Amino acid sequence: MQKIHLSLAVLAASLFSAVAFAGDIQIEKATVRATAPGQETAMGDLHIVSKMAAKLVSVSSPAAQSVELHHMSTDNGMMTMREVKDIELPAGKTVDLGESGYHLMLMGLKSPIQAGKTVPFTITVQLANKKTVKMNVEAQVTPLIEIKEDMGDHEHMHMHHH
Ligand SMILES: [Cu+2]
Repeated sequence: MQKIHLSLAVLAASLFSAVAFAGDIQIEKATVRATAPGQETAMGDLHIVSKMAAKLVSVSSPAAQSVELHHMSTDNGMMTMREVKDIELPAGKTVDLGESGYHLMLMGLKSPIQAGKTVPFTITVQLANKKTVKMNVEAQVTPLIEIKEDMGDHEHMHMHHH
C-alpha cells in the first residue's frame, strides 16, 4: 500500500504541481521565493494537513545542500529565527507554515532559484504511531521582486543567528 501511495503522490505532484497526497496527508501551496545570484539561502512555505496527529520532521531538496525548519518570532521588535527539530501537525488541522511563524530554509543553494520554475522537495512526516511517510511535492517559485526587502532582512537575520 505504501508504494502505491508514494507513486500517487508523485503523480499528483506532476499533474497539479503544488499538491501532493500520501495516504492521509495532504500538502499544498508549496512555494519557494526566488533568489538573487550569489544568494545562498531561500525561504519556502507550504500548507500541510494530516488526518492522524503527526510531526513534520525533515525536508530535503536536490536544489539545496540542506533544508532546515525555522521558526521566526519577534522579541522587543527584533525579528529572530531559530532552527526547530520538528513542527507539530495536530490531527485534521491544516498547518500553514508561514502563518504559524515557520518556514523552510534552503541552505547552500546549488544555483539561484528562478521565478516561474518549480523546486522539488521530499517531505518526511512522522505519524503519532511512529510510522514515517515521505512525500514528494513540487514547490512553485514566487518572484523575487515582491519580497526584495524581506529577503534583505532575512539575510541579515541569518548573519545574526549563524
Ligand atoms: Cu530562516
